[in-house]
Amino acid sequence: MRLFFALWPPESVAQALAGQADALVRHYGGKATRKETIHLTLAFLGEVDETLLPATIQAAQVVRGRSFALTIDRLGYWRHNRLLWAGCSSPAEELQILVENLREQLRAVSILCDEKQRFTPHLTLVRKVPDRRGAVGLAAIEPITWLCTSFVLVCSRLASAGSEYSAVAEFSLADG
Ligand code: 2AM
Repeated sequence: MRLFFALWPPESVAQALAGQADALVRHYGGKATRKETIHLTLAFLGEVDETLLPATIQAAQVVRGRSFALTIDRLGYWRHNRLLWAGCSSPAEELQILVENLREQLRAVSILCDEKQRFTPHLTLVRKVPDRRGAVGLAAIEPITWLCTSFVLVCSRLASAGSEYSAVAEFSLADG
């Protein structure tokens, strides 16, 4: 099974970001992320044998994260994978601590996640942006703040309409 840990936005935030994604597609082209699949990945595990699911869940249960407010206030474009994304100009320290803590707990039970790139908090809004246009003149966005009180372990399946995600387990973050 293909697994990753993520922060999942509440409906109102997903709605605002989906509107943003549609506006970006009108301007730059590409394929908007569907509202119900917009998320912020904390750790991408990739293909994991089903027998390791209990250990994966237990590792996340040990994580002692604190809740925090996440303010999404910037757009970015990555040319190498042609993604337009929304992110944070000054991410809460608790987010970085959560990611480090989670990855450490996974490592402790030999569950590896993709750590090739430095963690850059982002929510992918548009994929397959036509190359020439993506990098030009990204407008600022109206800041959206969301109180993150939990994170989720998600199973991803490739379907004809794109990836389909289902939450396998949810983990609470303590009051900040
Ligand atoms: P992306 O939005 O930047 O593509 C499910 O695929 C989630 O895991 C996506 O949010 C994706 O980020 C993220 N992810 C991180 N590393 C990945 C990898 N090596 N392969 C596929 N997805 C990855």
